[in-house]
Amino acid sequence: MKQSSPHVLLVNPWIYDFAAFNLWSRPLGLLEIGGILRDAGYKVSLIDCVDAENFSMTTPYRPKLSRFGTGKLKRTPVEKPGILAKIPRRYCRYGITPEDFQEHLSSLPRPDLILVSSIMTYWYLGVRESIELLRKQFPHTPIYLGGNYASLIPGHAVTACSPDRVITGPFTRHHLEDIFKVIGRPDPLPPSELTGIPFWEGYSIHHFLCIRSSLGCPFHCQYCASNLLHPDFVEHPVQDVADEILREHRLFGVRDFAFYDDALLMNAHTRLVPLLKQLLKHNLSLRFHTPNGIHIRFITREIACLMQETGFHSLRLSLEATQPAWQARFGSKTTLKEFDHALDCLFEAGFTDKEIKVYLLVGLPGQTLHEVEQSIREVLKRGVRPSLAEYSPIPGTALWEEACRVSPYPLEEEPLTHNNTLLPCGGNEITKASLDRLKHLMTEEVPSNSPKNGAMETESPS
Ligand code: B12
Ligand code: SF4
Repeated sequence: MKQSSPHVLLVNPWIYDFAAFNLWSRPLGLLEIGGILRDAGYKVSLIDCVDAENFSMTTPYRPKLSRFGTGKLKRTPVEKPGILAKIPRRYCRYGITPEDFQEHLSSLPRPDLILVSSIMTYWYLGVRESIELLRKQFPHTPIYLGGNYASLIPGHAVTACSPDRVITGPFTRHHLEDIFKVIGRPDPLPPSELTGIPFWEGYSIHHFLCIRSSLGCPFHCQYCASNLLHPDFVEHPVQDVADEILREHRLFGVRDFAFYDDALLMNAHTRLVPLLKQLLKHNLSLRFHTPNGIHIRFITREIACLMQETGFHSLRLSLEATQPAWQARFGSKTTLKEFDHALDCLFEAGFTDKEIKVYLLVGLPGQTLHEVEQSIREVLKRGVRPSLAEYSPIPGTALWEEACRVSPYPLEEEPLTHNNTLLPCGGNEITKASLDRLKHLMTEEVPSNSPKNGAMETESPS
């Protein structure tokens, strides 16, 4: 008799933070791995601890949603870890309860392998807790940990979370071969509608899906970890990305797609432009969002018009700062002149100020309050809205050593202190109080028809 396929459990751990919002957030990398394993013939299960709507077992959670599918995460206030005790804000666990998690685990057949993902370095408490509970329930199943936190500080991940293995970097053919060796190689599934797409069937309710057309980024901004996480810039074939979007729309009935690319507009003429032209042929009412910020320099009239026609709604522009010295440290990827040109193209194409937000970075080592204020005014002057993204220091980046030097927090020892809410490198200049004043300035001076920015603490130029 044929043995049943080995079973792999995917786990996206809880977020522990002062603020978190579902801004089209999904553990896309983990779901991509789930898709590869499903196609290889494994039985795959998913527990996304962050998603209480899909994974609560006890009290149902129905978030109030924006019309584009974003919404509040279920949160439970918890005691702050000692190092954060003096921060005058509530600290919460975002997602299902540990009891829900436990119940899921009890209802599952014993997995042959557990893959745990990780995103922000300062979210490791959720990783640790989920691994502890997984270990208790399935003491004989190997637990592998991967993702951004694991890749950026693997030594910390080994010590703090004690998985059986920490795997750094993107998931490759080599990792799949390794899984074949550890838990056996099933017969691959015959091709189906799902072949080649992430493990989206792990969720029963979908309000949006995430997509990426490339991995990595050719720029080298001093604060960013993109090059560490994905050393090569890899562009996916246009036809594959178009098929993925069309299939996912058909299978899951979803209209809203968030691009997770770090460099969506890079080589647009051979990537995004043909992709959008392909999608237009199908005459579907899709909507696209760029929570991750797009490169201002690459916005042309043609691209702006195509984006407008295909249904881009939430555009986030990565300006970051208006001072040339700072821009140079951000890879010289844009200037104010290019920003003006991009806005002209977008407005001419029919975008409104409601659909555009401009990311500005706040709290960089050595940045002054005056510089931030100047950047905010430059953005407001142009009739669009800034969105302040507080700097989170990331180990291994070019700015890391300077960050460690200026920060009063033990960044090297304690990743919880990388949390952007702490403004860990803001010094006496950029503090919560001075930032609140700036936010006030923004609400006072924005055009009255602009939306209120409720997501200032959660959006990001990543
Ligand atoms: C999309 C994105 C966002 C989205 C959604 C985030 C989410 N998913 O919840 C938004 C826009 C909301 C966001 C916000 C922020 N972000 Co962000 N974001 C990203 C981005 C681009 C992708 C993250 C992601 O989910 N990737 C999933 C997919 C795409 O890949 P992956 O997880 O890397 O998976 C691969 C591998 O890691 C591996 N893998 C993954 N899991 C596993 C498991 C196992 C077992 C194995 C073997 C392998 C494996 O295989 C996968 C496939 O190859 C990254 C940069 C990047 N290129 O990764 C930054 C990044 C994670 N963000 C970052 C930052 C700084 C922020 C903000 C703090 C910015 C700000 N100041 O506002 C906020 C915080 C928001 C909050 N409090 O919630 C930093 C991390 C900082 C840190 N200290 O860890 C990053 C690294 C970007 C950077 N600047 O360098 N972000
Ligand atoms: S900040 Fe943006 S442009 Fe700069 S390296 Fe990171 S992903 Fe690329």
